[in-house]
Amino acid sequence: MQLLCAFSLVLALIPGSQAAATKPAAKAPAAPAAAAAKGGRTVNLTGADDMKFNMTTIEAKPGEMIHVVLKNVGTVPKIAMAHNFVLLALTADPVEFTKAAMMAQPTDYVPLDQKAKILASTKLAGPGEMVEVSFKAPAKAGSYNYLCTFPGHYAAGMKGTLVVK
Ligand SMILES: [Cu+2]
Repeated sequence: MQLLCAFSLVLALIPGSQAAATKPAAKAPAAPAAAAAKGGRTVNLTGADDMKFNMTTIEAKPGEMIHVVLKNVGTVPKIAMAHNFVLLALTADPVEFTKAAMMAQPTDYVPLDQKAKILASTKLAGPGEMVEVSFKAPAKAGSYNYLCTFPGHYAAGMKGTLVVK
């Protein structure tokens, strides 16, 4: 009797499990397409309330497509603590750049008048938020600075280098 009950329970569960299986399957084709559209190798960065990136070096081949995903894993409210990822041109001085960035609050601290110095940038991520950007690594080998331009974060050490080689 117990066996029979178990059997009918399994039968009862089958339509449900099939339906459940259909949903992720329907989503599956969209995911690779989206990834392809964004392009490139995904680099998962995190920024936390200690004002540091989890990675201070990213290696890339010249011209490689890179997809940076930055997650703010902190808890401090966005107004006081948010993070972005800004990759600078080889010739850009990061200290000078952060001075200009400080004045660019309306554009997530990305100074649009400095566009020539910016190779890639994301929006600001508040706690629990994720931001992303895809870009082509420079063709020229070298160490390219990336940083968070939220005021004070670069000085606190929220920076790293994209090493193209
Ligand atoms: Cu930051």
